[in-house]
Amino acid sequence: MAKSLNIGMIGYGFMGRAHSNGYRRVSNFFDLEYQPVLKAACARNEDAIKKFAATWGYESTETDWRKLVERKDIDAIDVCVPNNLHKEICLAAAANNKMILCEKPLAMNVAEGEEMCQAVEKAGVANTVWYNYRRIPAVTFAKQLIDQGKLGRIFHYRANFLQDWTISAELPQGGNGLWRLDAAAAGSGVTGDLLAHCIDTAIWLIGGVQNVSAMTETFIKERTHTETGKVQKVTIDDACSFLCRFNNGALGLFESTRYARGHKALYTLEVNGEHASLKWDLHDLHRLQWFDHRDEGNMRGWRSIHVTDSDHPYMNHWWVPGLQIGYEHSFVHQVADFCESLAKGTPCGPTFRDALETQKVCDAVLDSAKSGQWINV
Ligand code: SOE
Repeated sequence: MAKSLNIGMIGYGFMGRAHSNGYRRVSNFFDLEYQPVLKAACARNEDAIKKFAATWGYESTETDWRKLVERKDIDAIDVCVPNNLHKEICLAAAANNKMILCEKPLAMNVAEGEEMCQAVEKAGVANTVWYNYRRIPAVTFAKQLIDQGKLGRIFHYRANFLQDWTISAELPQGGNGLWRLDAAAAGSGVTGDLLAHCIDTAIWLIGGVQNVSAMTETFIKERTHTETGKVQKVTIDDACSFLCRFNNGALGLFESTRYARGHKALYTLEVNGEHASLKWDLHDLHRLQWFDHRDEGNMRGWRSIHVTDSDHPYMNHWWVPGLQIGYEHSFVHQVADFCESLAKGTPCGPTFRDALETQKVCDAVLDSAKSGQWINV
């Protein structure tokens, strides 16, 4: 018999929608012992949260997250609010014995993240962080190929996350969506928002990072703040590039910016190994590019694998071979994996502890950019 997993959602922005969609659809496609129930949605703005709850089918609403985390009928708290609120909410949720699904990045910095790890570990509650790109079938497939040793020794890891939505100097900082430009709410700019995704995938695919050398730039130095109406200094990083050395000896090269005109969400990664290389591109997310030096000489070349067969990760839950799925399904997969882990009593990665590793790299990147020095992670 199916068991309910009662969700209490905090926030109603882009991620509130993406996660809610995951909860709503998962039981139609995955045969789960624990099935999410959209129990309550919470935000300070009563009209907005009522509208959100009605759209997505939440049974009730709250305007105070403290009440939500104390509710006896809630099993798991989903944290979809700006980064500066993650810690306080997660500590309270853990103290109330709630499971937690927290939006990325885990925290504003490593010190906060460490406290959050300790809180969930002390409470013994299931926890995960929404680094969703791991669960795009082509990326999960890349992980399988690397784990099977098909690339051999790994020499290089290269990743980009390029956007162009903040180029206008007229764009304010702060408030709905635009809190990502306000360091007080976000902690950092592209490092925590975009590179964190690239770092999470990299660590998952090839292992931890030893040291980093980074540079950042803030191209627009002042913006009007939505909440104060005043022109205020911008202190987030608009762009960040870094070099790193992985624990396995591989070299890494990462770039992220919100100033690459023409690129909306171009997340690309490439791994070069002794025998083979692979490439992936978010704009063509169902394909994995593969080059294998062991192929017969005159037939050697890049293969474009359409990752839609039923023996590809997650794909046996969807349509028939050849028919692709998209961005939103990575969230459905994370919910499915969380529920399956719950049934098995195993952790669902990235746990808070796993995400702390990404946070450590982000902090080292920002320290390095500030000091101009190589920083050990
Ligand atoms: C905005 O930069 C954003 O929505 C990020 O916050 C997400 O994490 C990323 O997946 C897409 O871009």
